[in-house]
Amino acid sequence: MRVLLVLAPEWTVETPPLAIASLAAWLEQHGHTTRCLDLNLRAYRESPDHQARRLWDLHSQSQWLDEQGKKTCSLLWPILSRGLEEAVEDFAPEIVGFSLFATNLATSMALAEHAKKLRPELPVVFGGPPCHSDAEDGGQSYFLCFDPIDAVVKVEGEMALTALVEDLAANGRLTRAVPGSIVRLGGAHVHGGEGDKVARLDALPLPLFRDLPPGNYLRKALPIQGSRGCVARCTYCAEAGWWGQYRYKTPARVVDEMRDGMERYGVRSFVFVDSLINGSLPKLREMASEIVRQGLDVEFEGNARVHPQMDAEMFALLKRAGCRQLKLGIESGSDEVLRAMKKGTRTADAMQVLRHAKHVGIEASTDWLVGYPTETWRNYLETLWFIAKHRDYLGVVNANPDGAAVLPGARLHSNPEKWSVDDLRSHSDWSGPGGMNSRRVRRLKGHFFKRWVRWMGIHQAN
Ligand code: B12
Ligand code: SF4
Repeated sequence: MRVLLVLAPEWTVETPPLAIASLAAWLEQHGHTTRCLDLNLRAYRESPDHQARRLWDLHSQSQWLDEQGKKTCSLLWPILSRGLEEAVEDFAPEIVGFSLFATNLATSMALAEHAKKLRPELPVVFGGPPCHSDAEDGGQSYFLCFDPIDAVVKVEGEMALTALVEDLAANGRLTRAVPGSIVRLGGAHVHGGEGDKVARLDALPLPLFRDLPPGNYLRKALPIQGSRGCVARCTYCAEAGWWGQYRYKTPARVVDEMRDGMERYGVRSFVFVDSLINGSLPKLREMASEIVRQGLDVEFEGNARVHPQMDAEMFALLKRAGCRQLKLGIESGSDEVLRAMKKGTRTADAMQVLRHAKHVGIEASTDWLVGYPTETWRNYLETLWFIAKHRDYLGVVNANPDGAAVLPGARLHSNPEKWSVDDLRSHSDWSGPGGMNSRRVRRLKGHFFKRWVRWMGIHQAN
């Protein structure tokens, strides 16, 4: 079967998208032909001027959401529609899949509609994080209420998409909801139940960047994934729940993937897209030692949790292996809040990790969550104080200026009473116990937080 995999704007244009590159490799290994179409990059590259390109700045995200997202989509429509038309004409796909993120819903929906206009019989499948929590109650799918979409894949795409493609190949149309999917059949939204996961990540073929040459992106770097899932279960985060049991590739396989990136695509910079690269310290140590042993001239960065057992020696080894930046989820400078979040870490651990990183020259890019449901004003001030005290160690500070969100898939969302969330109307509209941390208060806190970080002279990503 010929499968077209599309990424619509907006997502990062720094590196090629790993999701469609991984799915393409898997499908080709299973005998199908694929084409990856990065309309996100194309729209960025062909945007008329510098002003339009600013839509890809992190602080422009609201331009891609809701009604504003539709306006932005019409602005770029000549580029997007032409890109899709050319691929449909030239590749003649038998099924098309869209890779979704919160920031490309409007553009993906418009392109799905266009695909159906071009070829009404072409099945359209949606996958990616916004689909993971779709119709959790087993009822109507949000996406399938939109006519052009025929199927939704939740969480891991490899098994479910292949099963859908094979059903199509066998029957000439989608006839069943395979595990991990919701399919519209005879007007009903039929659920296939929990999806199958790739049990051994080493079984994944090397990602296929053939149609996504890294040299076309802003940084000549490749995304790489060493693990799926997380060993922690912080109350505000959905990631561990989505991916199920924490799984990792063997360190030898990860290093092979880097070597392949160097040899096949001429890249020596890698961005780990794991939820965290230090879920298993022995595996991380083994990977870093293997890079050093093989003398690979690479640099890499990745998300990490504040791990109390990451000592000076571990940081020195990471630096020798080429680690240039760790994105650390510190979240709060208050131990009370960290306990409420079930982070399993303390502010003292964060201090130690920041010092080790600074000492060896690994940049600490830090994430913060302002206005957690139980955060008091005193806790908030403790966070500001922590930042002031450690400003020399904080390479970058990232925080949502609107404050903490209660996201589908997180424990705060599935059991709000238990975790002190009141009046949950939307992910950004809720309050803490007794009206604490209302939306207005969170915005105030978020706004002042950003100013404070600026006064401290610390770089902010958005
Ligand atoms: C790495 C990462 C980033 C990096 C990307 C680096 C890079 N060079 O690629 C950076 C730092 C840039 C980033 C930024 C942001 N990110 Co981010 N990021 C991630 C992270 C950790 C991994 C994404 C990834 O590449 N995964 C690896 C691939 C293989 O997995 P995948 O994309 O999920 O694809 C699989 C399935 O989803 C599915 N699938 C995907 N597409 C398709 C398509 C079809 C047809 C099918 C069938 C299946 C399918 O199959 C794939 C293989 O199994 C995820 C969290 C996570 N652990 O998943 C958050 C995540 C994607 N980010 C998120 C957010 C919110 C953001 C920001 C908006 C944050 C912010 N406020 O600034 C920005 C937006 C950036 C932008 N410009 O638009 C959210 C998205 C939420 C949502 N509902 O969409 C996530 C899920 C985190 C979270 N817990 O909420 N991010
Ligand atoms: S916030 Fe980070 S450490 Fe906590 S569960 Fe999510 S991915 Fe894991």
